[in-house]
Amino acid sequence: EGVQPQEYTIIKMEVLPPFPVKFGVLEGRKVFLAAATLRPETMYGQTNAWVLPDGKYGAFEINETDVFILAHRAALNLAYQNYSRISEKPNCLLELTGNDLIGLPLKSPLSFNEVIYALPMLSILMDKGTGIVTSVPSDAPDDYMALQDLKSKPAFRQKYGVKDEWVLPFDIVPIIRVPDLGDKCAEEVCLRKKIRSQNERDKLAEAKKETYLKGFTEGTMIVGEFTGKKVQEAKPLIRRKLLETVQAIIYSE
Ligand code: A2H
Repeated sequence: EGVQPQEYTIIKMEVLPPFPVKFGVLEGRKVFLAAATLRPETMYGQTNAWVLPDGKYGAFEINETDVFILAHRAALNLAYQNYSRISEKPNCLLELTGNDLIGLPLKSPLSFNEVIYALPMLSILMDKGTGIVTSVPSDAPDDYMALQDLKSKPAFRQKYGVKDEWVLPFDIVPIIRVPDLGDKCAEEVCLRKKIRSQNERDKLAEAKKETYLKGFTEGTMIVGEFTGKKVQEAKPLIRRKLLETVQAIIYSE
């Protein structure tokens, strides 16, 4: 990481009741998986959330109404950015691991899929963002390959207790058209580079660079309120809407 602070948009993915037994102390609260993204304009195409199975998370009181589930380090940063019920101090109501989160049903801003699920991803870094990632397989090579792994490997689903219905019904949602790459550009780049699984980290880093650059500089929105606008123009408009409607907040690290 560079010396420049990174400014993320945290997307509030609401956990739908009924809560699991372990979530007892959160009963009656508004609980969100807090996902950090650099691409808020892609939220139309969400198919799931990603968590690290062995990752340590907590449920933190952000204000009078909201509880965020995220990594402890992110909760501390947020507390210093005025997002904690107790000033400058994270208030953890419940300790959790990624395994506790797998299978939670979620309602996420702008998503065409009305209910999506938290699923395991092995390349999540707990010291970046919030440790929770929202998955947009149309435009993010990491998301595309991780979803592909879960779809094509029943043993992988079984290992993490992932039910078929949390994964198999979710197809790529085309949201952005990129010249030469089409409207599922992450899939296209992964196919061209013959990437076979989420473990091919070097190839995926290249794919990510290419997709991100082309998607951002040459892409056009093909869905939503800003259909026909370039991604570069639509991004700040969509971000502002999410912030104004309090479906998202700004987070820096
Ligand atoms: B992005 P940078 Cl559609 N571990 O959001 C691993 N990856 C993480 C993470 C973590 N703890 N926290 C955030 N990320 C992902 C959307 C997206 C993203 C699209 C296309 C590209 C893209 C949907 N996933 O990122 O290292 C999140 O995925 C490629 C730049 O801080 C976040 O934005 O530059 C991005 O990585 C932040 O990566």
